[in-house]
Amino acid sequence: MSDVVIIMGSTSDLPVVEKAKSLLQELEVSVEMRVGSAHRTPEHVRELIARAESEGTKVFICAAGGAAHLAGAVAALTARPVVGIPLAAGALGGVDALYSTCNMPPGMPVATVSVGSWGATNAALLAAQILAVADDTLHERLCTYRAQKTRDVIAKDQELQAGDQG
Ligand code: RP5
Repeated sequence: MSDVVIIMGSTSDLPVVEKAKSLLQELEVSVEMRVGSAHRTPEHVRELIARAESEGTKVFICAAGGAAHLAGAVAALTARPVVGIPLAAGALGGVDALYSTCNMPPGMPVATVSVGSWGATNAALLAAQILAVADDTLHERLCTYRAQKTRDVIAKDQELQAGDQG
C-alpha cells in the first residue's frame, strides 16, 4: 500500500510526472505510479481507485494532458483528496488541460496545480502537506525542505550582489 498513488493518462506523461514521484520519495512518502486514462481505459481507472482505496491510499495525484478529465473522473470515484496536474499536450499548450482539470462542478473538488513540471513539484508538496496534517515528522521534513528553498534564494541574492561589486 502506498499513501500516494500517482495516475497519469499516458506513459508520454512520465517525464513530467516522475518529478512528483522523486520529490515524494525525498520526503519519505510512500508512492507508486500507475497509468490509466479517463477516456481510453475508464474501467481500469475505476478498478485501480477501488483497489488503492481498499489498500489504504490517502491521496491521489492525477496528471493528464489534452481534454484532461482524469483528475475529475477520479474525484468522482473517491472521497480521498485528488490533486490534478494539467499537462501541456497537443496544440493548446496546456490551457485546455488546465480548464478541464480545475473547473469542476460543486461537490467534486480537484486541487489543481500549475501546468507541467511546476505542477508536478507542487502536487507532490501539496499531497505531502495533506498527509502531514496527521504526521508531525513529515511536517518537520516539509519545514526543512522549505527552509532550504529560502536559503537557496538568499544565497543567490548574495551571489548576485557579490558579482555586481566585483
Ligand atoms: C492524455 O492525452 C495523456 O495524459 C497525454 O497527456 C495525452 C496524449 O497521450 P498519448 O497520445 O501520448 O498517449 O490522455
